[in-house]
Amino acid sequence: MGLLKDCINNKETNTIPIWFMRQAGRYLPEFRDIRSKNIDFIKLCLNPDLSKEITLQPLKRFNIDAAIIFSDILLIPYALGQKLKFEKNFGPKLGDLDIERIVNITDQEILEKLEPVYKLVNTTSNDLLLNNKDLIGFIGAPWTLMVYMLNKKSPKRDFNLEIFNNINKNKLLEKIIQTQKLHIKKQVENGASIIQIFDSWAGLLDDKYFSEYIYNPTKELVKYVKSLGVEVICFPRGIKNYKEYSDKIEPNAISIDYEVDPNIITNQINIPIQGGLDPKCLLLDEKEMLNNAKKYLEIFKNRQYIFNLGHGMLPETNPNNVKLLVDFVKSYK
Ligand code: 1CP
Repeated sequence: MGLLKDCINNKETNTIPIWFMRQAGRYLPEFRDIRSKNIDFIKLCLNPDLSKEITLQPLKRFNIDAAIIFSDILLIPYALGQKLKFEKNFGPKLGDLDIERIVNITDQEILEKLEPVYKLVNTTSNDLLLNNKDLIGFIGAPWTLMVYMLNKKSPKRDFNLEIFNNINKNKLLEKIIQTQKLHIKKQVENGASIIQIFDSWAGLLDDKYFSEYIYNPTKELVKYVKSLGVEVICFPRGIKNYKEYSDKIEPNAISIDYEVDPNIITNQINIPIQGGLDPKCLLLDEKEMLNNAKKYLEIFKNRQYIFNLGHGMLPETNPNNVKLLVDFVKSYK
C-alpha cells in the first residue's frame, strides 16, 4: 500500500513518509467551518459523510502519505454506555461509571453504536485520494481509556491515582481490552491499513504498575492487530523508558514524544521510529521550524523513520507552515 507501510516493513522509499497526529482539526479553517455548524462533537464523529470529508481535508492541502480517520478514542466509553459530552473550553466530560452495567453491554450493542465509524473507514478507504496512501485506524490504549473513564474529565485538569482504589479494575480492564479488539477488527475489516495505539497518558503511571496497566494489556492488543495482518504503531506519550516499552510490547513502529532525545533513542531502538518534533516548532518562523525538523531528519537519516510530531498539531498552527514543512521533508535527500 502506502509509503508508511513500506517504511515499517523495511522497504526502501524514495521519500520520507510523513503524516501528522491531529492533521484533521482545529488549525484548518475548513474543519472549523464544519465544526461551527456541528456543535455536538460526538454526532459529528458519527456522521460518516462529514467525518469522511474531515478525514480527507489535510490530504487535499498537503503531500502527506496517510489519512487518519476522524474519530475519537472516547467513542469507546460512549459505546459502553458511559455518558460523554465535549464542552467548549473544557474538553471531554464523562458521566458516572457503572462497571457492573458496562461489563454486561453486548458486542452487538457496541457495534450498533459504532456502525457509522466503520462506514467512515469503509468509504474513506475506497476514496481515490487514498490511492497508494495508508488509512490509519486507531484506538486509545487501555490505560489511557481507564484514566478518562475513571477521572471523568481530562487529567490535564486534575488527576489523582486514588480514583483507582476500591473499584473492580480487572473487570473494567478486561472489558476495555475485549471492546478494543472488536473495534480494531471492524476498522481493519473495513479498510484501515495501519492501527495506531494512543497511550496519551502513559506518563502518569508509576513504574511499578506498568506491567499490569500498560505492558500486559497493550501487548495483548498489539499481538491482536498483528494477527489480523496489519501493522501497529504505539505512542506511549511521556514515558521514561521507550526502549523497555518497545522490547516488551514489540509494536511494528514506535512514535516518540517531543521530550525523547532523538540522539539517544536512535541507538537504543531498532524498530522504525515515528515522530518527535515538538508541535510548538510549527509556530516558529520558517527558518527555525525547518532547522528543528532537519535535526530529526539528520539523526534518523540511516534508519526507518516516519516524519510526524511529538504530539498533536496545535490549533494555533498556520496551515502554510504545515505545507512548508511537508514540502521540506518530501524534498529532503
Ligand atoms: O473541535 C473540537 O473541539 C474537537 C477537538 C477534537 C478533535 C479534532 C477532539 C476532542 N478529538 C478530535 C479528533 C481526534 N482525536 C483524532 C482525529 C484524527 C487526527 O488525529 O487528525 C484522534 C486520533 C483523536 C484521539 C484522541 N482523543 C486522543 C489521543 C491523541 C492525543 O491527542 O493525545 C485523546 C487523548 C483524545 C481525547 C480528546 N478528544 C478531544 C479532546 C479535546 C481530547 C483531549 C482532552 C485532553 O486534553 O485530555
